[in-house]
Amino acid sequence: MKKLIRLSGLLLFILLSCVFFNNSKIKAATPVEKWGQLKVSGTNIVSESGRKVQLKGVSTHGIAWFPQYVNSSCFRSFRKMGANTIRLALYSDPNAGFSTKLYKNVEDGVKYATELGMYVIIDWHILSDGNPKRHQKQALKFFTHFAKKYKKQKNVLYEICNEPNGNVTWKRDIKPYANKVIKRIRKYDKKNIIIVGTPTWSQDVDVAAQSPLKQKNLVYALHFYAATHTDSIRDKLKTAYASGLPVLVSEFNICDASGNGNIDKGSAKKWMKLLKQYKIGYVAWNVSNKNETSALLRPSCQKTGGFTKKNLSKTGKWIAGQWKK
Ligand code: IDC
Repeated sequence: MKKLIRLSGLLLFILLSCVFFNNSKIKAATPVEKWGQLKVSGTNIVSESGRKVQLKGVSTHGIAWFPQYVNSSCFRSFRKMGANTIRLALYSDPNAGFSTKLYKNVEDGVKYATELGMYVIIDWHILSDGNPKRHQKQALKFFTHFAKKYKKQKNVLYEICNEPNGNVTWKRDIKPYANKVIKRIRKYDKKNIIIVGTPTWSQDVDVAAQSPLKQKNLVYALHFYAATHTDSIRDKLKTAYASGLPVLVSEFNICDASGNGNIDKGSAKKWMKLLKQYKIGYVAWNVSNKNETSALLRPSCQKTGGFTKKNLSKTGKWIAGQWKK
């Protein structure tokens, strides 16, 4: 009888350990559980405990045009494939769909990413409006709203000007704009990282490196489209990195800069090698099924979530293939 009790005790123990082990396997830590509050240290984004973190993520298309992809199931499927970051792109030009009504879509996006334990970039997507000063008033309102709201959350990053372009210089336009917006964000949110765009569609990180902003906890944006931006832009990154500038590739694709041309895997591989070496994160443009090379979903994919690799375009497959490396 005693033997039987001992044996059943042992069996129960084995059973319970199996259940526990299985549960802990299913409930792998989310990116935010793993890394917590991010900060900038030297040239890198690091975790709460100071470990270098490489953000890997996807950007929405303009949320005015493709709001249907701002949903939990969509973000979850990219997390499953290995992404840890979502970027919510809100075009700042009214001609490109800007409306304060879209604040709600940004809030929804932040909520889903937060529930999934992912990092989330709130992107003020200047493009056709070229000079960030052009909609500075609206930008200040925008970032006041979100910095107040997310000052206590540790998974938010603010990207204050996607891609300054045209007749815009670092010192005359971007720096003064950044100073104002950063000051405003910091009035409320003291901790979350701010991403600052650089001249020439966020390519000139070497120019920013010659005269960085004084504030702390900033990273500078480098955007590349591998089929257009090759060695000369990689050299800009090398120069900036060597002079100690923290950089984040908050937008990239492996096709050309039009978003709808050739893919260049050779150039893309060189970029990935460099980013891995420097431990710099990268966020892919764009989550949509639009019939363009930069779209991560196949044009025939009608789903808005629950994606598997089969739903990804050629570009999407290649990029998702990088995340678990
Ligand atoms: C492109 C979109 C395209 C849209 C166009 C204009 O892919 O569908 O019609 O914008 O709004 C960027 C920009 C990004 C561009 C992308 C490709 O940040 O908004 O998206 N690109 O041109 N910088 C370099 C390339």
